[in-house]
Amino acid sequence: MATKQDEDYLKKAEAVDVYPLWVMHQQRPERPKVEPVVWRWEVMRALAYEAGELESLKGGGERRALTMRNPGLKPFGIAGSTKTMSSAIQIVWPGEVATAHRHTAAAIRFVIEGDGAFTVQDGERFRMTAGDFVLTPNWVWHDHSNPTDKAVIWLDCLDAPMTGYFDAMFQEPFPEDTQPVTKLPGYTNATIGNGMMRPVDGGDPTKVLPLTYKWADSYNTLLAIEGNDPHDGAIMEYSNPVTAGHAMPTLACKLQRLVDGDHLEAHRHTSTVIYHVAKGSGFSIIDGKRLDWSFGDTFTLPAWSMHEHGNDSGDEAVLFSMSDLPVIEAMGLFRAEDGQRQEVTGTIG
Ligand code: GTQ
Ligand code: FE2
Repeated sequence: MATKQDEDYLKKAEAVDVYPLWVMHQQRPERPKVEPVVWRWEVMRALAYEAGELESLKGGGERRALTMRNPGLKPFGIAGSTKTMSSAIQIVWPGEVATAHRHTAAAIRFVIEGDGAFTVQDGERFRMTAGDFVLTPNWVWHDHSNPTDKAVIWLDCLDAPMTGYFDAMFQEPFPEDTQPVTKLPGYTNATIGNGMMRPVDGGDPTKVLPLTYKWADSYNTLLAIEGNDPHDGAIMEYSNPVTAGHAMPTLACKLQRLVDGDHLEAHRHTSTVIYHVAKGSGFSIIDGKRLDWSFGDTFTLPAWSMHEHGNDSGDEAVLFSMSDLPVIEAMGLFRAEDGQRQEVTGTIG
């Protein structure tokens, strides 16, 4: 029971911006909560194409990117798809240039549609073909161009909410619309032996390279392995060949294959994941709610949500995913727990 003395004390403390922990523990203010949510490809693609025709962006160099905002965070003014990551669908219209800039937020791209557009990253041109996975590390100059006659669309994922949380968001434009191409095609991947050889001095593990991982290589790797994980089917991680660690210091990216008839085991973990359907269709049950997903859909898995994946589509399915696992690990926060098959009590999307 709060006495007059308690109340006076609280007022006195609050007046000097101090809050007693024993009082804070009693009050449970409403907090932003990441929701499991899906952004449907059909909807996102239509919005992207419509954006492609908007005059207001013609020649502007601004990104035609559609950021997916988590409805659980929106009321709190938080822009991310999750608390730690921000994903978007970006379209580069035929003939268009998304002008050069660099920023401290790191980005990855997963190409959904189109072939023959390219991104220039610190002076090297990388062709973007559907299924390719492309890194834009922190502070690398990048511009995107599409000389083809069809739109190219990809999924962006940035660690921007984390960068912003640390007030470490810096960004600058390149003095020209595009940066000069100064490197031969394949240069960056070749400098680390395409991951098959490594520099004898070990390379510089702090320098994150703007590597590209081609779809054919990644997908064939998945076809070569059997289901190797009870929760994830056949799953491989895109690695940084210099450190053998995660692809990016802040983001772990994976590709997994579920075959028809899979209903994998349930678990939960402290890392937050954004999934994107690269091929086929299937389902996930997240905290008792079933989400049926198919090609091009993007969905969130909140931290510590019980989840299980399955595929009853009659064909194989491939999921691309990105998570904040490297940061969770760096903070010593990773934990995981196995669960039982869940009873379905609702749906997502
Ligand atoms: O392609 O440079 O979705 O700077 C958000 C910020 C994409 C990009 C986004 C960006 C970009
Ligand atoms: Fe950018």
